[in-house]
Amino acid sequence: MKKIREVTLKEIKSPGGSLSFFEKGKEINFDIKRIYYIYKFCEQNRRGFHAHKELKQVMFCPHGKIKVEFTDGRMKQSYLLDDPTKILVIEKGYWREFVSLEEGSILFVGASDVYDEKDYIRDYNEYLKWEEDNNESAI
Ligand code: T46
Repeated sequence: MKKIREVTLKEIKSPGGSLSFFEKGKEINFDIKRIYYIYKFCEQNRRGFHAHKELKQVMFCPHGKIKVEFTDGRMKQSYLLDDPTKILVIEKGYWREFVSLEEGSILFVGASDVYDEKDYIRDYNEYLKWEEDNNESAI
């Protein structure tokens, strides 16, 4: 999908550990106004089941293994976050579901705006209608 990008970050290794980073104007094209993370994630328990009308996000898994699936109602795309150097940069408008494939996995999200429940579409049929009307995430 054109508007979801998987980027592999550089890993700066040293005897004390590794460091990776991303920046606005390089890997991401928006300011991060909110950070949230999902942890104590029950294995095989699916979450998500929503789309965002405006929110852009950057997602990564600093620990563990998480599968993230997106659709625009026509195409499906699935990504495996299994390394801290892999990030997903996600534009608005995609329905998503995600699942932890390993105990102790963490999903870390940087979002372009503060929390607003009005930005969510949590009903799939409503999403399909919204997507048809907006056609924002055209593949
Ligand atoms: C997303 C995926 C990857 C807040 O009050 N503030 C917040 O910033 C967030 C993110 C959530 N909440 C409340 C709303 C719900 O009552 O926390 C509860 C659980 O949220 P939700 O059911 O949306 O959780 P997920 O894991 O399905 O989705 C979350 C994000 O909401 C969403 O933006 O893309 O993680």
